Amino acid sequence: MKFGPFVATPLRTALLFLSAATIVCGQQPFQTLLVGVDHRSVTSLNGDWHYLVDQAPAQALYAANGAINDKTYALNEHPNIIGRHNQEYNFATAPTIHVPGDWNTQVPQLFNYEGVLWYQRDFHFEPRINTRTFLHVGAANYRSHVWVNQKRVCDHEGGYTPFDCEVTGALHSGSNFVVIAVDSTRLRDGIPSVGIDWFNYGGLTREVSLVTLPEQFIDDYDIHIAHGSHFDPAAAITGYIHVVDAHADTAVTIRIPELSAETTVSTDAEGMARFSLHPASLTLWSPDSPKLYKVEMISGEDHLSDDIGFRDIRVDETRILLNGKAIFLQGANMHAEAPVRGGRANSDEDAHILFGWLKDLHANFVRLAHYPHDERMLREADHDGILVWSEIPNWQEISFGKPEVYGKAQTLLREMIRRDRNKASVILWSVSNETPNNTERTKFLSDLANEARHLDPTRLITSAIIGPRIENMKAVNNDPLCDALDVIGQNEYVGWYTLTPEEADGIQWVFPQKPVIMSEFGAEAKAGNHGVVNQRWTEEQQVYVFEHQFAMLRKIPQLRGVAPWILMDFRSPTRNIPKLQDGYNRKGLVAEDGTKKQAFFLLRKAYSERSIGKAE
Ligand code: GCB
Repeated sequence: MKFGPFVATPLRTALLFLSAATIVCGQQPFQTLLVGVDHRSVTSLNGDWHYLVDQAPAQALYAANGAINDKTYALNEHPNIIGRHNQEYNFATAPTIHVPGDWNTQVPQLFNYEGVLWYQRDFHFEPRINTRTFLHVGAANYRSHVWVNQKRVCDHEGGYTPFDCEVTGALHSGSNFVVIAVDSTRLRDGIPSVGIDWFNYGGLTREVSLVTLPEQFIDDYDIHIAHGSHFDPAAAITGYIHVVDAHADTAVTIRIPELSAETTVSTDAEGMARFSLHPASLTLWSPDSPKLYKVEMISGEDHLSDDIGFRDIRVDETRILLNGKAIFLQGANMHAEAPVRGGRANSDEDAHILFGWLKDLHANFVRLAHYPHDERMLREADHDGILVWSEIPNWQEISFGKPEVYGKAQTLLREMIRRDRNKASVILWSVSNETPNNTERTKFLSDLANEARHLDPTRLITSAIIGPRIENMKAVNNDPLCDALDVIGQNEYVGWYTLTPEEADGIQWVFPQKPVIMSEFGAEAKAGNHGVVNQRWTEEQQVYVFEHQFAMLRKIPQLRGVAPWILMDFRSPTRNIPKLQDGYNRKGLVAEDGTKKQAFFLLRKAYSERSIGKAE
């Protein structure tokens, strides 16, 4: 069987037979197989799952040598009440937890738990001939090991990207069960590493489903307007559809009914069908007109449709051009933190509230920090016309010197790009945030940036660079990583961590000749805490810091975007000033309960007047 680009299938199959020790030590081969799962009809496995805690050193999951134990809770046996002693766990009588959801905000005793939680649920299944079935996990933080009817079907590392495990051979007619062990323990050689400024919510944080497909099925596609050397409004719609296990010359039809556009092409020996469509007239996607077209894909028994927008994004010297027109990005950063109810943001309602605030701000841009968010956020952005910066969690200190860590970063990058490359809203792939400037890291991230560009030459590559030391009121970004970027993201906290708010006015920024997005700036304020402008943690000071930031930002000629830190206050265990922080990073424009701070209204006015920066 052949999977879409980047999937080493023989490796993947062989992996199932490899020793458990290899599995626990090595990065898994790429496992995000199915693109557009949210547009397929699936059997949801959301709902109540039984759970058991496997406290450190997690003896049910890890053998003494670190290998994964397939013979403990994964077997889902029940204790003998009469007869010989067998084991001492029982999912059947264990409490339940809701999936999707982090465990921290569902079970008070697990609020600060970082470790292994075992999940189990029964489900009914009737196999259909000539089909294949996959277990799809939207995201599980951080490492996952999955068994169906006692058979290990996959392992995955990475807390914010989806994966699919083939379960065809493990299922039978009638009652089946799935066991998933999720380990949220942070790893020094993980991505992110151990020190993070956000809450490490654990568990099956996004949806879980079973996807049954014909034997030959579409696993991957890339549909966009042709990206030539210049923007051409009449460019073809082009790309590929990949069909798993297709013989050469298998027919694939792609159809956009609203444009009366249709073509049938053939797969090559690898299952790739490349196509071009030349619609007579096409409304391009933009924030002012976020037009999406229903695109249908058909190959044999498999039918899939997606809602796709078409637009062109590129840079021209220091300008960012959307559909050939210079654009200024005004938006905000966002963590995947659920408003009001708290915990990991993963529902339609979360997306509506968060994007509703962005619309209210007159924003046209969001930076989804610091990891890929739930797919429905990107759907919402596509629908609302909000341009997106999407990032993998290479946050600050990463083990850049280790080849296996580069392998992990590559996998996360591929998973992110593969899931979201058909979303018109995404214009920027970011490879990192605030990493130390040294040779090892520059090589690692430049290679990754080049890989991102190779995987997706239609988008812009960026990274958020840490604020430089400011000397004689000069801030010079001379980070060599910028050479590998199309757009420079610059983080800085003048007026909060560095200097005074007023000093921002006099700072002169020097950048390489590329477009710049001020990707983080701001100050903390506790909603409802009032005082004078030099009183920290007041709403007044937060506003004051932003006002002086605006004065500074307006003087940067190549500034093409701003994303204040951050839309909403978010949980961070490192923020421990009682009464002011209480475990929250308070740089939000909105408090976690939805209360808008004064800074929200300041930003809203500035954005509605488009007064912070210029498109050219
Ligand atoms: C940063 C980081 C971000 C933090 C923020 C802060 O520079 O990129 O993850 O949360 O500063 O509030 O300190």
